[in-house]
Amino acid sequence: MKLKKISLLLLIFYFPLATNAQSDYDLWLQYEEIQDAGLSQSYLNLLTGIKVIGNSPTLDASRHEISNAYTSFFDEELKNANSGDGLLILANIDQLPSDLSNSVKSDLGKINSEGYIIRSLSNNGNKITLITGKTDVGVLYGSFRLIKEMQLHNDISNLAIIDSPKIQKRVLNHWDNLDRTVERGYAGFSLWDWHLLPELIKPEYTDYARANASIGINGTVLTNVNANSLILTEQYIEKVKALAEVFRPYGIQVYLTARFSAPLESGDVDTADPLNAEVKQWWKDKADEIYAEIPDFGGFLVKANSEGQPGPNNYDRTHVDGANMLAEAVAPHDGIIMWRAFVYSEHDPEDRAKQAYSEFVPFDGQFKDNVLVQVKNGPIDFQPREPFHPMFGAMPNTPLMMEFQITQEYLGFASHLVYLPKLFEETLEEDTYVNGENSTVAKVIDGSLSNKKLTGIAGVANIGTAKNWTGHPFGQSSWYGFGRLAWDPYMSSEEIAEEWLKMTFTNEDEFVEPVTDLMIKSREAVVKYMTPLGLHHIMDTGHHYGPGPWVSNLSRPEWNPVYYHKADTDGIGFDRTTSGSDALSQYADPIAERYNSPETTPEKYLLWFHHLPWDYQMKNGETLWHNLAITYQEGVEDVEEMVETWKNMEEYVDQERYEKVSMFLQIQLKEAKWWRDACLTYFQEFSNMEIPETVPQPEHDLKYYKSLEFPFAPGIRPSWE
Ligand code: BDP
Repeated sequence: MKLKKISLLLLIFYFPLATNAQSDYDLWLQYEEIQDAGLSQSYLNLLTGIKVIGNSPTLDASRHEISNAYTSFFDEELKNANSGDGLLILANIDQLPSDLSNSVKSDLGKINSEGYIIRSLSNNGNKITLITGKTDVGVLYGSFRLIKEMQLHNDISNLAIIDSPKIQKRVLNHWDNLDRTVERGYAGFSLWDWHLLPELIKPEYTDYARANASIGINGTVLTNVNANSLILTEQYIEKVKALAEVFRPYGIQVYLTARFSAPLESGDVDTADPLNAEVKQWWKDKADEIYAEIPDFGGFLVKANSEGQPGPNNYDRTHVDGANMLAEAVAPHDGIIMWRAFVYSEHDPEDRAKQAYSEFVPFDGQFKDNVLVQVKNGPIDFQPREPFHPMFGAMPNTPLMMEFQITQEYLGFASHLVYLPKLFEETLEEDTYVNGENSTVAKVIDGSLSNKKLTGIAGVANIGTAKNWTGHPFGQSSWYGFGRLAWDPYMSSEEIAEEWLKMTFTNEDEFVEPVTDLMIKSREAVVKYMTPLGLHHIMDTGHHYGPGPWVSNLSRPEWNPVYYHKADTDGIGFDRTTSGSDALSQYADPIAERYNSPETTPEKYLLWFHHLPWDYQMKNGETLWHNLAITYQEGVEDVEEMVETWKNMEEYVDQERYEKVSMFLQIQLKEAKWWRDACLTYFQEFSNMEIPETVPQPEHDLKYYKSLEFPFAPGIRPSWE
């Protein structure tokens, strides 16, 4: 009896999983068996054997990936072959026999060192497929591309694909601490098991590298920007080296964060003054030591004189002094310095949105060639919506590196479904007007606007030890989409969503179309239920979880939400026009002029730039208060729609992911309502106006919302206010 029961349970629980190969861990590299027999046969006819010319760990990885995908797609092995119809050749261009290299000669000028060419060719009467590039990494990227063509069920009989990344340094920033906590991380602990490195090499390290290589990410900063200098000691360099060795075949360089006071903390020198000869020598020696172990080490990311981190200002030196000193140390090894522009001071009464620009723009053109100044997408701090950072339009002689946040610190953590590439795309498409019209942020970043030799883009990772890497199954799409936009910042976020869905779940239109739509709308939804009409930085303190527009008691004025919304009985919003902080003057004229008046400011940025009366008349003829309230409500309704859409998707998704997403959506809905109710209850104290009829009355009073506390919300570091 007992046995019978168990086998029945096994039947119920085992079979659904066994018949569905989808697994969260495999990300977008699911390689599901191709069910369509005709399609499968056409692929099999076109790919009958593989020949890899040349020898390297990167080529091995390419072969391995293609072979694995092949076995999963067709339940057949891809055999080694030398010739014949359907041969797939993988080779660096230098290794190709001349007849083959000649056939792609004219395409070679169109790719850069990481690009690839995939061509269907006729060779000695046989139809073959060639994947080549100028480097083995190019071949690896091409291999992932061929696999993807099959994941998307595209025709591969007549391939002529030529592709190259448009940005050089495509980097993830891990805010991972050495104790394995992750600052602003919501997907478990750090992947890097420092204590057991270098001996224990986890399979996750290779899978992390595969996933990144498949989207063209070529660098990873392993440690938190709030840096610990221990990482620069011999004991840790050995561990970093072990990770670098796993990542190298996949074209991924490792970088570390450099704590500016490291020379001082090491006890070797009694200062960290960047102009001190001993300090300079200390960093040169440190760089030599690291490069002796890790010859392709990428360089350092530095957060200096920001939120309490040490930096050159401690010694009355400038950011240029600091960055250039480090740049000199790594230059002999082709290393780079990514110097962050995320600076603002509690001693500066100036509008926080203006401070980074004021501090950095005067240095335009003074940084060494191997320095990238890393700038967050907006002038405050990774909010659900910000206008682009004015520095992107103001430093034509300095390579600026974009910093996006993939982890959802200000967007509901890992429990809210928010497809971030939509946000990234909005920033990349904005026009800075730095060289006249059509000087988009994307063109600043990829260097095409002013012919930059060094270009870069960074994303603060949302990855951890969670079984599915990102906590929310859809968090994977923001990692994926970041990589795709880093490769090509002109891609549409919609196209990216579609390909991610097909690779991660299924190719069925009945699934892909509605869920793409859901993903695209999810970004605007979070803006509406958290910070509509240009509001920003009104989250709760420290952990940044939930609403906290009332917070006004923090030691630093610009950490308080009241600093940003400035609600009073007269109205709401931050006046950044000529009559206010004049932050607008940091933008080029068409913007500065246009946004100076509320009538010509896009409503999405209205309260970012203007303080307006509650009864200010909006474009739809209603008052500002009315629109604020209905927009909050719209945000909630958007989430309700997401819930409904997802309900219809059950048949296309494995049970585990289906249910997980359903449950997360319920959390999102509950929290969207919480944001709406808490914010409206608070702002109503100033507006003294009725909540419109179409918006439900808040369930609780303001006292209740203010009383909520979350001492154990994830992602916070204990010492962080
Ligand atoms: C803020 C985060 C903080 C980071 C900081 C940064 O709250 O944890 O250290 O950004 O980017 O948004 O340095």
